[in-house]
Amino acid sequence: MAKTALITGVTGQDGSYLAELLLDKGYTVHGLIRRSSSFNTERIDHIYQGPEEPERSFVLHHADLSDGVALVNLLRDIQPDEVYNLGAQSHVRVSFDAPLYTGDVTGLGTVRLLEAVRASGIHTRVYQASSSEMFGASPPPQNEGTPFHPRSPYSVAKVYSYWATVNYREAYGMFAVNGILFNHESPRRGETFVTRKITRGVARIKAGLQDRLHLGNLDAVRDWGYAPEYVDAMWRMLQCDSPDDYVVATGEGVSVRQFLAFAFEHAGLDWREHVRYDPKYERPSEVDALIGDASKARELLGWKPDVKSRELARIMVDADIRQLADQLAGATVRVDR
Ligand code: NDP
Ligand code: GDR
Repeated sequence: MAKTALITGVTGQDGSYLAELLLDKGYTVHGLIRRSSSFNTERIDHIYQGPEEPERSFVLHHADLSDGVALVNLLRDIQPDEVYNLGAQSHVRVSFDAPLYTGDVTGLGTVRLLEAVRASGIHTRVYQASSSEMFGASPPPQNEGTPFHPRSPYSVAKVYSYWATVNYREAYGMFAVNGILFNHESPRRGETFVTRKITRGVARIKAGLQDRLHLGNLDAVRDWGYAPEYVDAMWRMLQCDSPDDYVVATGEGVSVRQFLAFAFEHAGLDWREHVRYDPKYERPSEVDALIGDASKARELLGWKPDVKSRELARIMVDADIRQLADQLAGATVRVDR
């Protein structure tokens, strides 16, 4: 029988790819979206199905991770086989400006969801979007046994959610797993995360729309993978016989400076001529190096990434150049009329 899934954070980068993956597998997918005064469904508009569709397999619901009662009602109504908790205030730098809000949504929001599963009395499998940021100051390579040393309000909240997920598994026998995902990017990545900021900047510089790109710490090392491959690992974790926690990563560490070089070179540009330092993008406490060891996921989930950072930079630069060209063509049409 076809399965049903609920995705929180369905409007985000990962939520949109996961929705596509599950729909391809024949799932009925319910997505939680929050009310916004402007459109916030850009990443999923292409899969939206209106009420006129005879059999809708993709359904959106207004709710919020800060509203526990809405979560109980939603779970009771949908009775999903699988719940993917991807919703979060996910920006590390922003979490220093909004630590309480981040704690409420990214930390307590997970417990509200886990409690809602219990309160609604349903039997479901739960995926929690844990993060490599939890390792923070612990040196690489990091795996499932590496101690957490979070360095931001965001990662402190994620550590809380991680242990809450483990605790609901141990205390109530819930099938609840943590995917400890290292950075993963795509053309759908939010524009203020560093990779997308760079590739979008490259496209605009190439088109003559801007000359400078302002960035913070270029020495930070990250293990950047490709988001569509990472949502497949999430799904695999919920298909296992028993619940467990897994690191998902490429195993390759690259500095922000190296990623800059990959992206600018691909467009025939020299990053040194365009990039300027701005201290406002520094964090009060930085995470210097995250490089994951995903041996467990490879062995037990049969998961293996194909795209590494150089290829990722190419994919993202090409997509941003295309997107900008489309926008400019649209703008020209509007001006002509
Ligand atoms: P995004 O920032 O792209 O998406 C976050 C999603 O959460 C959006 O749909 C957003 O809605 C939603 N959201 C924010 N606040 C609330 C709230 N109060 N109630 C309900 N939903 C809310 O993140 P990604 O897709 O990149 O990441 C998905 C998850 O994985 C996040 O939890 C993130 O912290 C975690 N993660 C991400 C990694 C990465 O490299 N991408 C690595 C490791 C973990 P809206 O669109 O309205 O803002
Ligand atoms: P991160 O991603 O903090 O790793 O969290 P981000 O792209 O924001 O930063 C990566 C590194 O780049 C440095 N940096 C800059 N970062 C941003 N955003 N903007 C800049 O101008 C800039 N200049 C340098 C940062 O200091 C940092 O070292 C992401 C998020 O998706 C989290 O939700 C997720 O949990 C982790 O990845 C794994």
